[in-house]
Amino acid sequence: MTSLTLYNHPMSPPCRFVRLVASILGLDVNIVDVRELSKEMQTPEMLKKFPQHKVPALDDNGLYISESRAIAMYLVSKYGKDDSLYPKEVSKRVLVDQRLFFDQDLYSRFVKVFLAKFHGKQVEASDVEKANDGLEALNRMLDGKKWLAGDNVTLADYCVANSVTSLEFNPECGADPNKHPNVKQWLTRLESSNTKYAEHIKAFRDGVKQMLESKK
Ligand SMILES: N[C@@H](CCC(=O)N[C@@H](CS)C(=O)NCC(=O)O)C(=O)O
Repeated sequence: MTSLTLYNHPMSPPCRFVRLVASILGLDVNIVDVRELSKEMQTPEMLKKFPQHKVPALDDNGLYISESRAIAMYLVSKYGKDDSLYPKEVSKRVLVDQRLFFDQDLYSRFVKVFLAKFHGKQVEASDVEKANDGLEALNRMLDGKKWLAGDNVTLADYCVANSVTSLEFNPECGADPNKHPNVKQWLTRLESSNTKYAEHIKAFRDGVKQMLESKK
């Protein structure tokens, strides 16, 4: 029996990132879908374990971890067969860390523009500008590079790609990753680098398609 329980919401991008990493690592995870976040994550028992009341939230045999990036770093460090996704060597690891911290800011810019779709609202022009500024920074980071941090795919690539593809929730939002050539090529490269990632992104796109159809 697995020791890992992941509190998850099927549509949540940070949860999607953690599910992807767990699947790439081949981990057996008990996934508990939390549909009513404000109720189920805010019971006294859950708040004691996860004070932020957010998903993803991981329980590994009584070790409680919130924050998708921290969960991913933990899973690779504890259960990875090697350290290629999250290098042990400090001078390599810091490059991954830098991109993961960058992603925290990037995702917060993107969430404003794609959440508008869920709330049936118009996106603010200043928010679109900030999302595009983030995409431009990412495009510069990828200049002449195959991957975001070092010579192979790392957590940084999966984490940032997860944020970028989340923009697909709102295709007309005015922030289009495909308009940034390095970003576009890198996303395609990532898809062909790993069949699990390719399956994951296909399932995500099928879900988005269904969601967008239901909103018409
Ligand atoms: N920085 C967090 C963000 C997590 C997050 O915002 N989760 C949302 C769902 S996508 C949530 O649980 N919201 C419910 C709440 O804030 O009470 C991470 O990367 O894990």
